[in-house]
Amino acid sequence: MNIGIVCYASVGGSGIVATELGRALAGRGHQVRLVSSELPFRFGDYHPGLGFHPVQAPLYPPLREPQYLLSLANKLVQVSREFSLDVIHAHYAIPHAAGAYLARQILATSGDDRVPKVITTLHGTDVTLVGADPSYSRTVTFCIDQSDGVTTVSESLKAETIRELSVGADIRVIPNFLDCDRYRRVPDPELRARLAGDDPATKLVIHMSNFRPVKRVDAVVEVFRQIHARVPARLVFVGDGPELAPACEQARELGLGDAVESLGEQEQIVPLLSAADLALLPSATEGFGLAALEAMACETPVIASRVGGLPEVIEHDVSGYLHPPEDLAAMADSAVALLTDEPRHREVALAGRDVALKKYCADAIVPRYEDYYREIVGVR
Ligand code: GMT
Repeated sequence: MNIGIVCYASVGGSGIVATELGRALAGRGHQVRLVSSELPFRFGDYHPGLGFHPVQAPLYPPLREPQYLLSLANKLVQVSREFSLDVIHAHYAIPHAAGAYLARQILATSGDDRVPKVITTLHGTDVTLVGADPSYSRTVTFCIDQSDGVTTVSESLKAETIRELSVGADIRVIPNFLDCDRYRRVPDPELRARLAGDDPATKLVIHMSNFRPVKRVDAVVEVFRQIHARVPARLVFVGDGPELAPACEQARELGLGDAVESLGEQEQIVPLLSAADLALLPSATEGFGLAALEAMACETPVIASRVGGLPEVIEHDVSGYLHPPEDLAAMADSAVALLTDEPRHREVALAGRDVALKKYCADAIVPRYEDYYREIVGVR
């Protein structure tokens, strides 16, 4: 099949999933064209069957801002014609579902004999925060409804899409996935010593995100403060975004400056997750919580908010811990209980790995996207 995948290139779950899907589909013999504003994070080396096509949005007076949506639709028309696309798969509705919809309309009304089907995958904030904003909600709902196929990354996001946006389209749930061979615990004692120090009693806590308000990084610092008061511990931040500097400032004000290290965006996250004893994800909402799954695959137990798709990934008190987002004391208590009980820590770590292996490996999920493409293309 010839598949065009549209996604955001910057660090973020939807771009990671879309790029990994593109690589996996190309590996399974499909012709895949990735369309994005720049080379996606994690695109990696040359992959037979996988090509990248940048969207350029030049700025000329009197334009006040780059017209990304128009250029995207334009690029999708070109790529569809050149590679005879069967499917345009838009990841993150805003504005990718609109770009795909426009491209399909242009091709259909131009009399092209091949008009690709449009599939939109909703990831989270494209429904919960941005999509539900009254400034966007009507166009977002329209474009989702106009897609030939719609998927969400969790049951919870499917319910929220119907509730928040009154989407009428039939929605298929296809959860996120990872390459379970690559995502596994690979201990690196040197890295561990560099991050946690020489004292083996010091525990290493990690928070990995795009540092947006929805991640509640202030809550990460507060939970860490409570952990640090009871257990020798250090915290590493992986990623960057508007909340990073305030969080580092908060840590300094709490006298935790020396215990908190910010690593910025990192491409190789497996060694970092493997070095950690615990991951914190006290988000306000998560469509799925890919960061939690990545940690679990690396045998790093996760303490998270009981919100969105996270309860579908983490079973409380079995493969991690879930608490109401505002109950930071409960998160800290679970963290301390786990960090001071080695056998229990091992049990939860292995249960997390087991969840990844049983439910979320690429080998199990990618064929579900292939089947869905066939189903949608077949009903032409
Ligand atoms: O987490 C983010 O803010 C990034 C965002 C994105 O679109 O890149 O992530 C969303 O998609 C991920 C991949 O499906 C999900 O795992 C995240 O839960 C979801 N984030 C939110 O809903 C906040």
